[in-house]
Formats: sequence, structure tokens, C-alpha cells
Amino acid sequence: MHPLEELRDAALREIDSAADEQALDAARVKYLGRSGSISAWSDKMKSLTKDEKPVVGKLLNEARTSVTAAIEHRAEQLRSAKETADLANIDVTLPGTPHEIGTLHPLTQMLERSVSIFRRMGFAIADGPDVEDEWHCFDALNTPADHPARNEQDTFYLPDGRLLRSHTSTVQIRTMQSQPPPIRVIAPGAAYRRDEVDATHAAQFHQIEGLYVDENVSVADLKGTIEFFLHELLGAETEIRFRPHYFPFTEPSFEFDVRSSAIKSGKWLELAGCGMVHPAVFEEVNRARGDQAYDPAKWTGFAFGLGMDRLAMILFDIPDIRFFAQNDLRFLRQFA
Ligand code: FA5
Repeated sequence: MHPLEELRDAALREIDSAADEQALDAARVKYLGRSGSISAWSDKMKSLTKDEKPVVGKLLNEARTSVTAAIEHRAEQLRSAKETADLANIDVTLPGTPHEIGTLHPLTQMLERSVSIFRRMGFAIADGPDVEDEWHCFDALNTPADHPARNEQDTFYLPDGRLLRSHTSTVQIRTMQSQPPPIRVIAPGAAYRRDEVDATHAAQFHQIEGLYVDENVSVADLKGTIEFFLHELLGAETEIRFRPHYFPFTEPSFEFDVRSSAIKSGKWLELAGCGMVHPAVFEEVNRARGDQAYDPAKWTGFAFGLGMDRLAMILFDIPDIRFFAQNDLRFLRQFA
């Protein structure tokens, strides 16, 4: 017998009788490891004669293959023996742990329905960070340094000067920075304000931002898009009211309210701000991009920022915005 064959048989015996994973690993290192005795034959090959080389090469391959297979086989045996032993300790007569099936949060359900309606109109999803810089939240949106929204009483500032975005309009800027027109995106996400918390105001709430930039976009497109969306989501009988308003980043600007049989009080509920993108916003985006991609003489656009929490309140007849964040299962289970 060739010494390599003897080595192989010794290895196979040792592997077969390995009592546990450690012993098996020790055998692997001993024979196949970097300085293992089978591996050592690879180094010896160089010093062999021309006739010996193919014979030893073949034996070496065979030894490696059969030892590797034996290790895998033994490892599997040890694994399954351990599993059998573990299972033997389980008392099958004990009662099991019930798995409760969760449901989607009402805000998530509302968001999924909203996204699918906007998708049908060709809107894509855009995204941006919750922790923002002042430029994306205010300056780029034509909001001067002395604007009240920039006040520390209204916005959460971090010690390093960054802030928690007070609206999702930041994503308008990020989207225009990263791609040229035309643009048709919605950006759902959280916004943060130091508002007095009550039934319709939270410190962390959610908005769906919309931005549409193309040639010849008009207020009629804005109204049509919003009306289609709300009728699809809340029902065709939903009434929508646009009121003139002021935002630094749109001109003209509006707020819109809805009234629906779903709102018990019968009152109008303010849902969103919107308007036509201000040329100054396009100019600032161009400046940051270093080109004229958003030439205000060529492109127009509309934008809106819808309060998601308030939309979900109407959709599911929820009387208080604070329920969304309380994690009370009695509340959440109603939306299964
Ligand atoms: C804005 O945030 C503008 N960025 C909207 C906009 C976007 C205008 C694009 C023009 C173009 P406003 O502050 O009105 O606007 O907030 C928009 C909506 O967010 C409100 O109508 C309301 O539904 C919701 N919202 C605002 N503050 C809170 C709050 N504290 N809790 C719950 N919802 C809120």
C-alpha cells in the first residue's frame, strides 16, 4: 500500500470514531489543515520524479475527496444525534405558545391605499432623511432666516445645528437636486414640530409630499390630481374646499379641507397645503446643481403636503391623533 493510502485509511478511521464536533474538527486539522499530513503531500509533489507525479497526484486527490466526504458525513451524523437528544427532552404534553397574528397599523393601511392611487396616476416614490439641514428644510424652500417656522419654539434643533424636518417638503429639494425634470413623485414620511399636542396635532406626524414638474403644469392639474385622489380614497361624495393661503415656496398657495360623511362632527378638516412651485425654489435648486435644468421660464410645477394622520382619522373614523402612537392593542385590533 502507498503511504498516502495508509494515511487516508487512518484518517477515515479517526473520523468515523470522532465522538463530537471538537474531535471531528481536530481530525480535519490533523489531515487536511494547512500543515496537515495529507496536505503535506502537495508540497512533496515538487520533489517527485516525472513517473511518480501522476500516480501520487491521483492518490492525493482521491484521499482529499474521500476524507472531505467522510468529515461531512460524520458531521451530519453528529448533528442529527444531537437533535434527537434535544427533542427527547421536550415534553410534548405541555401546552404550546400561541402565535398571535398581527395586523397593519391604520396609518400603514392608509399609506398603502394612498400610494396605490398615486401610482395609478404615474407618481413614483421619493425619500429623504428625517434629520435634515436648515438649507433643505428652509433656505432652499425660499424661507428666510427670520421666518417663524425656523424658530426654536417651533422646530426641534439638534446640538450640531441640524434639525428634525418640520415638513416633508425637504424631499422636493432632494429630488430636484438628484434628477432633472420632468418629475412626478410622492414622498411619504414623518415630520416633527413643537406644536401643542391635542386631538389633531402631534409632535411627530406624517405627511405625503407630492411634486409634479413639467411643461405647462397649471393649478387645474393640481386641483384635478387632489380631487381624484381624495375621491378614490374617501369616496365620491367627499367635498373638497381650496382656500387661498401663503407658503414661501409656492405661488399661488392654497390649503384644502375636506368634509365627508365619515367625519362625525360634519366640520371641515384641514388636510394639506399646496400650490405652484415658486420660481425662487427652482432658481435655488439650479444654483445648487450648478446648471439651468429647472429653468423657471420653461418648467412649472405643483406641490402639496398632505397630513397623513388626519387622512387616516377620516378614513377610519378615529377621533384623536394620539391613538396612533399609544400602541394600545384594543385600538389597533379594530383595524384587522
Ligand atoms: C406644510 O407642511 C407644507 N410643507 C405643505 C406644502 C407642501 C405646501 C408643498 C405647499 C407645497 P402645513 O404646515 O400646513 O404645510 O402642514 C400640512 C399638513 O400637515 C396640515 O394640513 C396638517 O394636515 C398636517 N399637520 C401639520 N402639523 C401637524 C401636527 N402637528 N399634527 C398633525 N398633522 C399636522
